[in-house]
Amino acid sequence: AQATEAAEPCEPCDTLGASLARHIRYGLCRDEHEKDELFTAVAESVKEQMLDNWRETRIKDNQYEQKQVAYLSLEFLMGRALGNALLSLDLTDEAQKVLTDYATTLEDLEQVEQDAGLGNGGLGRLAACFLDSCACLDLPVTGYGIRYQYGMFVQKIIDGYQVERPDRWLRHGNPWEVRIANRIVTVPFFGHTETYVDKDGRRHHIWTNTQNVLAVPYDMPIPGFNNGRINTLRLWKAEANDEFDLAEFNDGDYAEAVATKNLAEQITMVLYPNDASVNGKELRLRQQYFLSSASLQDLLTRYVAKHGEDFSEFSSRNVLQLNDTHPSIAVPELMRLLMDKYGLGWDKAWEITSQSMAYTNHTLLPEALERWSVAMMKNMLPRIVEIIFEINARYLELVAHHWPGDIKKLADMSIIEEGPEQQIRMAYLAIVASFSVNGVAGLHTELLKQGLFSEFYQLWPHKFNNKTNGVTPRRWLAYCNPKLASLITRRLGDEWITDLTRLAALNAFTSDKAFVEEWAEIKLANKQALSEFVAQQCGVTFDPKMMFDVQVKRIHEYKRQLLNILHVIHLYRRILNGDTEGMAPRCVLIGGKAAPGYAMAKQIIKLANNVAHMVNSDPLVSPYLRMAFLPNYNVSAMEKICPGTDLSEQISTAGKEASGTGNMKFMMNGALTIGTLDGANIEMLEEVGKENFFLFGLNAHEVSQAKAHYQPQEIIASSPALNGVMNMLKSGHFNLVEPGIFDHIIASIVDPYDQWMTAADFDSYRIAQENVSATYLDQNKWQKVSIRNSAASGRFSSDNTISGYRDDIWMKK
Ligand code: DL6
Repeated sequence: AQATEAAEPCEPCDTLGASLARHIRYGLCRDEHEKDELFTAVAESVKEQMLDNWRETRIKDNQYEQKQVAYLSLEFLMGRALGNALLSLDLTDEAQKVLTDYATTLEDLEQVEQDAGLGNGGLGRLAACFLDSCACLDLPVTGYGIRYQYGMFVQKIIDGYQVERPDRWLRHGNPWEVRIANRIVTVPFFGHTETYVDKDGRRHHIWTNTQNVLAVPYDMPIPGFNNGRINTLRLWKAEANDEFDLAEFNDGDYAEAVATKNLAEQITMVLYPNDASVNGKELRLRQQYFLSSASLQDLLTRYVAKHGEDFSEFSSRNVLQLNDTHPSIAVPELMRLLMDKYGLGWDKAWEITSQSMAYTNHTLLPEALERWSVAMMKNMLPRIVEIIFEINARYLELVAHHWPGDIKKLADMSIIEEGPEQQIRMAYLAIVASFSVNGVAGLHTELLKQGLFSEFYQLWPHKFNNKTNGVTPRRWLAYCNPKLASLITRRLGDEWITDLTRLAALNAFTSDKAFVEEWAEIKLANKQALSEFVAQQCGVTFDPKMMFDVQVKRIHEYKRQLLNILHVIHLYRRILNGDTEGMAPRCVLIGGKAAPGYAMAKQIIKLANNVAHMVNSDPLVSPYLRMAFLPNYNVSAMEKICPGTDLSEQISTAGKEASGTGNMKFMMNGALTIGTLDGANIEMLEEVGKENFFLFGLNAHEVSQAKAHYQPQEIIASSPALNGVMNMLKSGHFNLVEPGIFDHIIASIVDPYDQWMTAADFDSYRIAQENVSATYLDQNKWQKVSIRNSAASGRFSSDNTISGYRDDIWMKK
């Protein structure tokens, strides 16, 4: 590899136009081409523009002048790459010009690209925003993930129900990726362990008789914004090892041999579509180990190429950021590689491991905390289980020392949970082995320290820190909202693209009439575009003069799409009763996917669709209220949605949403937020001020206090509005031909154990919504508040978040 890097410099690559002509002529290799083939040629040409800088970035980073960061994540929700790459390389205008020769527009061609939907939601999209910011901040960060053949499922809505279809995003190939055949590694599974003592009395462990799977890296370029850095997202694909099938081939059992091959390749076949729950499937554990082992072997090979097998500098040259516990099996795997492959002793290996790992937690929901069955892991990864038990034994000595005589503490804090079936608590493993543990918003980190991980916080207060999430302003403003971006640049210059705090200067324009008018015109144009999208996707007509009230995110009870729907029913009832005084006409859009096994979330989707149907079928209602459920919400959809949104719904039960990032995208694009004191909403409110935010509901403390004496029936009885809504729901008005289908939903609202406390917040939400209406009817005020929201969004750039990771975690001395 070194020899190739040092090869003679070659001719500089062609211009984009020349490169495209060549790719069409010699790459596509046909006389006529379809649009998706033209897209492939364009993408290949744009990639070509990055190759020299990509190579230089690699050569530079291989010198280890700066500490190298590996961001390990089972999810990277990248979306489309073309528009973003052109923006980063400053090639958008050129591409537009070039494409006129091919009788198409850039906008048209961009629609052809399949979303790389290799993630479920917030956690995966955060990883994608982080990669963009790392490249923009000129940081040597490599993303390590899995090249799933099927990404997040495609959601269809049939008769109001979610139906899942496979996402065959690689069907036409992926022009952005490069297969790196000389960096293939082997990942072992199953088998058993043996130990022996050598002549010097040293004990050695051998993991033998394993089934080996090849991990093949596919690299995708991550361009920095106009700075020449091209980082790498390395995605691993599982392939069968040839040795695997040889015996069977020789026995003439061809079919068996091919079946074994499929078994190996299954590992990277599909993304698990659960965002907030775990289902403990063996294949998922295989994915986690596959990613962790392949990435660590890659890192170690690279390190050894420069430093030899002296690992004393490993942790000052490398840091691994674990994106949730999903890749936390990297902890025992790094121990294994250092000890069993490179011959280090336990203490040295532990010192290196525990100084290299950093863990980010993304959820407080107990059902999302990963636990793996010891029996399952023992069978699949016997050597790894031995190491975990040894880590636990040594760490429990420390616990015993800290809390002498406290047996219960030992059981509570053990990495191994005892019970009918022994389980490995992956979060505890990650905390024990990491030098940094962070939450993703101020409240979330506090709740981790005071609640879920309080004992660990007592033991190691220095490990805990907060890193409030952020989103990249390149994709989420500059790219997706070109009209607003252009207005901002005309007034402030373009430095905001890499320093979003500059948007604060927009506050000075709230009294500039021409500016406010232009701001409003741009929103209207974006709403026009969004209404075309909604019409095409949902068959519902949204009038751009009405308020666009949007809630798009995964469907989950804690996110309370149900509260939103109940409010729509309330407005609908008011309209039917002729009570439209003070009501701003609004179009409500809800979108999001439910985990396929999450029955209640799927019923909520059905309810949204049925309510939308009733609302939209009454011509007396439509001047005031319209509603649509958007199928297949994904990154590309959000690029159209957030520029055209007036009101952003961030209405989770307080204490449940770790941070949220959709809230930030809306804010940047000038939407006003109606929200609870949850996740990053709290910090958004701090930035923009109470008078520019529609706050409602119980706070996290009140939620936990109210639990003990929660009586939703009483709340409903004393609220005429909620009572009316519940009666209408119960009457079957929204399910006339499908009796009983919403009974579970109704029961959940009146259940005194309803964790999400929908009834508790209803009236407060309704009143906040009345305030929203009144503000919207005063358009001059609304536009000013909109500008203030955008102006206050600077802190929520992922550049800011990543600067925090850089200074406090990755590069901290
Ligand atoms: O940190 C990114 C994102 C947060 O913004 C959301 O609040 C949180 O729900 C989400 N968590 C997950 C699932 N977590 N797990 N495991 O997506 O992370």
